[in-house]
Amino acid sequence: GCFADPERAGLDADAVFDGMTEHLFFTLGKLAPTASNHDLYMALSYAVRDRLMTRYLASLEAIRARPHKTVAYLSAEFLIGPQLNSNLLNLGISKEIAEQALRRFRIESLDQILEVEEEPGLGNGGLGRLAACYMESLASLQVPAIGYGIRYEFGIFNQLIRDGWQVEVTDKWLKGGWPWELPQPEEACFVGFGGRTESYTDGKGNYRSRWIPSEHAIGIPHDVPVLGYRVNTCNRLRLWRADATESFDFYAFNIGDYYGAVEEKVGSETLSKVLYPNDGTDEGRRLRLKQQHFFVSCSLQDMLRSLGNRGIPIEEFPNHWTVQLNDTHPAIAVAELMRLLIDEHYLDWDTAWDITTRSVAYTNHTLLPEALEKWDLTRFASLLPRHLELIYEINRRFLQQVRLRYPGNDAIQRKLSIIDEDGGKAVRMANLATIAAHHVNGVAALHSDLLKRQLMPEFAEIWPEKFTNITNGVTPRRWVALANPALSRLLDEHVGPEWITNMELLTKLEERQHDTAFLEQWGATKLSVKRKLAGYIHRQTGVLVDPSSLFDVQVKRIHEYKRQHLNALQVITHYLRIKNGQANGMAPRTVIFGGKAAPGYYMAKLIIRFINGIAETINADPDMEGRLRVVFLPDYNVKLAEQIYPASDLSEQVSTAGKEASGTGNMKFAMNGALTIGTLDGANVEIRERVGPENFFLFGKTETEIMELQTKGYRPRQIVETLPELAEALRLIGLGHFSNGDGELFRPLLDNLTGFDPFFVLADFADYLRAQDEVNQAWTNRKQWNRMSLLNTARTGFFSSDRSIQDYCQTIWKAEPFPVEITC
Ligand code: 26M
Repeated sequence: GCFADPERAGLDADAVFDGMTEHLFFTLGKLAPTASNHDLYMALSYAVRDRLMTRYLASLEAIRARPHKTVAYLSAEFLIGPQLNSNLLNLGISKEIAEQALRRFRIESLDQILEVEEEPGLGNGGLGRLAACYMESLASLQVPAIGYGIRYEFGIFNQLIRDGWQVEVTDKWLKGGWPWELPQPEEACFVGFGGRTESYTDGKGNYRSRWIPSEHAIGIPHDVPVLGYRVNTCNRLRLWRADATESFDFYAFNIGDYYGAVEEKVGSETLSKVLYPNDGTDEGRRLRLKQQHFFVSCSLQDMLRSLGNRGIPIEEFPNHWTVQLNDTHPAIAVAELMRLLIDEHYLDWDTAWDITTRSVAYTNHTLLPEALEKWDLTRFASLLPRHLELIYEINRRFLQQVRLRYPGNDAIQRKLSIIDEDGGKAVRMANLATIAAHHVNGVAALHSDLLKRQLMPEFAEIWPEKFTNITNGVTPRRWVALANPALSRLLDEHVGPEWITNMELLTKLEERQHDTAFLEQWGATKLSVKRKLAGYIHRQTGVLVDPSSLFDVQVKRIHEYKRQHLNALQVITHYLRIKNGQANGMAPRTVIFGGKAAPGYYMAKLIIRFINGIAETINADPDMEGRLRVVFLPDYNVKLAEQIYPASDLSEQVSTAGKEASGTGNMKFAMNGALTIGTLDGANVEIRERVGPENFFLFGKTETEIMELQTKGYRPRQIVETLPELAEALRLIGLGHFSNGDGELFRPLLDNLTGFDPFFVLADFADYLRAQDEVNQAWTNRKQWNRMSLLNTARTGFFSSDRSIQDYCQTIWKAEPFPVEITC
């Protein structure tokens, strides 16, 4: 059926203009002549949102009328980025049409309006951005899906750089109003915390358990429509905001505990206040567990309710929902689904367990021990007493199976148990997720292999068929079409516009690999994008960079395992070679860094200070003029990333082998024609296989070699003795050459590197320099470089998130496309 006046949903410039005019006046209460850019951004956004509604409602209605299996993607983070341009693209409103409408408000370029959009920073890094790419691909592939997460009032902090140090500023992304969400207070859910459990006998004489929580919160869904590319499918991202519970307020008010009531209100509102900014370290905070249970409980209740609304029996749950856990952050879902089924829907254990294990699957995103979530048992018991009982029972039944299989093997039981009994007792969320999930997947071939063989060999022996790999991917709509319009035009011309939904078609570019004129055009296109970034760098940092220099880029969260300090040491060597007159044939370079450090991660923050110290010394040295520039771009986020990937020549993917689960930035760089200098880690391995080893700058020890070095005893100081350039770099740092003479500032970093060097920076240093020399050689033959660049774009279609989602649909979810028809 038809859901609205189709007149109100036209995609031409007149219709968009009319929509904007109406919203400016009626929704925003503004007059056109005095409208600010922000007002016009809001008006255009509302006009675009209107045009999503027919598709959105038709998508919801299609599922209601003809139930299909729906993917429920549970994630504590969705780093969705700016919405306006993405929705324009997917709707098919071109830049020209948007600008035609905007000109009538005396705005010349769409970019001016896109600039004012605040991005929702509802994620830390790779994991949250992956969830956003997957939501976009699900919709584009017309797969019914819902993303469930948290509507943090404050997302990832904004980063300022002051005196070279990172300073964190609250991210008030909602302050100007955010037009992309639809609050649904009537679909609120009630969530309990704390209290106790009790047993009782029901009317039929059965012993049952129930939970009497001491606290409650209400989750209010805020829905963000996620439109697929040029399709009618418009899925829903449902983010829960925590509100205080009114019933409890009244109760407390009546007994006169007015302040108690207010305190509880404050407590439950704090729940969705702020995103934890730790990427890859678990601090085991109580409020974090509360956030997890809050959004998971709301989401599962929502799924069960939707079955109820459609009159579908609860036993059918696994045929209607496939629940994907994005890391262990939502793993409490295993216990919560069991609780809802047993305590609230009165199913028996076996039926409930069967439903749970047929519905839930788990994606692991890291092997780093410090990132594996563990909850202190006492804390867990006080917050979720009923869940702990259920977890004990899940564990008891599981360990019974283990005992039958490995009689007398206590060690294996201790390893597999959900409860960690060594030291302070704790609940291990990865074990809970793995026991319940029908599939456990890693996010790149190497990572999935290490997951199976190193982190969980015992689980893999019990359930070999449970473990699988789904290599990550990124959406070509945002990361090529939107971010790189210049390249997209070239691809449209030479491949045809179908590449955008079928990235494998890009192999057609290979036909052009010896076409000199085309390779020149390829290089010129890259140069034009680099000019724009150079302008941004100048405005942001005051540093003038030469767009024709090699743009050597490392952007990602700052972490020791990602080894930004290895890159920084390379920069110092480059600097010293110029200083010492040994830089003949070294092409001009601009080394660009960006990324946030977790606020409590001292070494990461010192690495930022280190990079800024190096930048200051180098950029102020007249000898470096025209030869070497170093910039740290503050506040790396999705919006900035869209400027950076298309303008990069060299992608730095230099993590210690075995540590980076996949990486996804590596894919965005390669698709946009940057060459990679990288280790055999994460998806780098697969990128190299696909682009060809001759089009990838490989260096460093393999994961196996790192392990061997570890076991036979690693002495970083011995390495320094054999490498004069490294020794000289470290000596200068120790003299305060990059810290205004303060020799102590970077002492902890130096001590770390020459003492333990836990991430083998010095072990890989010499080979890294060797590979950087190769980069320099290759760059010097520009036609050859452009050819390699073209082949990177041509051969990285595999890393489209469309392919990842098709893999998930086939191997894990058993979900299918369900095209949505609009009949008006
Ligand atoms: C944990 C506790 C408290 C607060 C936050 C966390 C936490 C948040 C994010 C822990 C880990 C988090 O993310 C890990 C992550 O981003 N992993 C990355 O996932 C990407 C997508 O699969 C991969 O490409 C990266 O290699 C991997 O590091």
